[in-house]
Amino acid sequence: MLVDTFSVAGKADTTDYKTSKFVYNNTEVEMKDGHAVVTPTHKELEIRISQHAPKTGLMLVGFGGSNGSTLLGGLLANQHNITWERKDGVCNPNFFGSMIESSTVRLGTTHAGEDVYAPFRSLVPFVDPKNPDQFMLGGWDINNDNMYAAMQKAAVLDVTLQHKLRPYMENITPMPSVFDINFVAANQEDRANNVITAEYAKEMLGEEVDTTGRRWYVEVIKAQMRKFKEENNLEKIVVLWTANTECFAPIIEGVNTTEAELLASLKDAEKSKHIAPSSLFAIAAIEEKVTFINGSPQNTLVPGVIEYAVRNRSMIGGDDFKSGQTKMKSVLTDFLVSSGIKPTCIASYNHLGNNDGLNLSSPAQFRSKEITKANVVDDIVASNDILYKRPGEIEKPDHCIVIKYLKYVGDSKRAMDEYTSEIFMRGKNTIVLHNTCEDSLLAAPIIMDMALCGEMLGRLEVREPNGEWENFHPVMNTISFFCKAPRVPDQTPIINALPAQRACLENILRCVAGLPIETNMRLENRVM
Ligand code: NAI
Ligand code: DG6
Repeated sequence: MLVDTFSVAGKADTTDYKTSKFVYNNTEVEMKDGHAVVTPTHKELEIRISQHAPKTGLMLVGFGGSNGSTLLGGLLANQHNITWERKDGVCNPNFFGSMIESSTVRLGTTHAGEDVYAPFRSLVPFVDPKNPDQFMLGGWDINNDNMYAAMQKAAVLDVTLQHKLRPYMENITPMPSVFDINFVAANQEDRANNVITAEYAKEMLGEEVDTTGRRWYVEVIKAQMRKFKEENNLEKIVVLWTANTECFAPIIEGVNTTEAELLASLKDAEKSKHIAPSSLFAIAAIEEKVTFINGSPQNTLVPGVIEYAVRNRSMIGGDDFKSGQTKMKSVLTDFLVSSGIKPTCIASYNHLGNNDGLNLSSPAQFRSKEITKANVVDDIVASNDILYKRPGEIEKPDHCIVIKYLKYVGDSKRAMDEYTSEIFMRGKNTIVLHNTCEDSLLAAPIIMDMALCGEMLGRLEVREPNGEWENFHPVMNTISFFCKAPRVPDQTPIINALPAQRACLENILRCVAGLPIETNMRLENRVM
């Protein structure tokens, strides 16, 4: 049974905050001569979130791409309840694929033995994307197509829906952006007709600019963000990179390994060439105290950027949306390894024909994607030395990632995976998957969720009883569920398994709501 809302007996929240006390049960492990001594720990904590969900603008870098235009079209269709016809009938808009909008959490069981569920979004006051007065989109693109033309080119949403969306989208044009062909594939150069120039900078900043280095770009981006916020009466903005995948930026001592190096490099004609456009957006967001999320695989968040964000207590997150093949991998590998089955060979092929695929047909950009797609099994494998430990060596499954550009299939990506595992008594088990799906229809709701979560995490605070309220760490590993290669604070383990990532987010929010964490013990159903 599903209920829309719920209250927790005996718990009263103020109009300002939703607050709960909970006991955080954990364990500390000490290794003594190869033996683990485990000490259970219990900490009383309070957690709270402000009740006010601010009017939020999500600013996408790469707004005019397949993901950006698909999200805008889908969002507007939901906000204005636009229906459209297809040969299989009349379609209503939905947010399927959004964990926040379309998944549920279990509240408990009635006396009659029926499980009761509530929408995930009812756990805490999230910004409501269905409400145009609470959530809107904007952003940058190096291409000057209006958003209707961009949606047409992306060829993802049904044409009948595109026609209905036209009046809402053809007057929206992305803002000019920073472009550096050295970071993306050569085949992207033709798109770049909407870039920030010295003349545009003068217009935005109200004075002549010194175009040495790349600091001036950061200043222009900051001015664009402030203008967007002001013009749309927004209380908060979130910036998210969904532009082309860049190659990895070199990490060079003296250039970008610390905050001080990075800030100095920005003003240096030569050194600043190593600072990617995506990092410039991250720096601008940090300086404006705006949450920044990297949805692509490249190392936007170089060490200097991370240090800058942490010191400024400005939220950052990423990397690379976990949408299809990799999401499945982080479920399937977890299931195999946690069942005591040993994956030994994983071959992942895919082909697609959209602009993302075209950009990834270039080796340096493909390499960024290969890294985020490949790392996803590492921690799952490392969790089980019974399967993988061989004397003197660390064993890993053979694992290959192949991406090919085949124009004909457009956004409808084909992903083929073969998982071979060792089972009982050296038997072999091979699982083959073939998935066909519009890539951007998977990514768009994830982008929205990342923004809604990123905004919400900025309002979340914890404290020990009567202590000072503290925010969550600026490096938002709580949004790992949505990322192929989750960014985590220094010295923190990376969790890739999808069920663990979801449980983490759900349980934190259950604590805020005053619900017990979901242990799945259900002793009431198991003990006489
Ligand atoms: P797309 O190629 O359709 O869109 C990218 C847009 O970025 C283009 O409109 C391009 O003009 C623009 N752009 C390039 N450089 C820019 C810059 N410096 N500033 C502003 N705009 C710039 O690609 P799509 O399919 O929308 O994907 C976007 C990103 O999301 C890619 O990096 C892709 O790898 C990543 N991604 C996509 C997933 C999916 O399922 N669709 C999943 C995971 C990641
Ligand atoms: C081809 O792999 C293009 C990529 O941008 C992916 O479509 C995207 O990263 C989604 O990847 P996955 O592995 O989550 O399906």
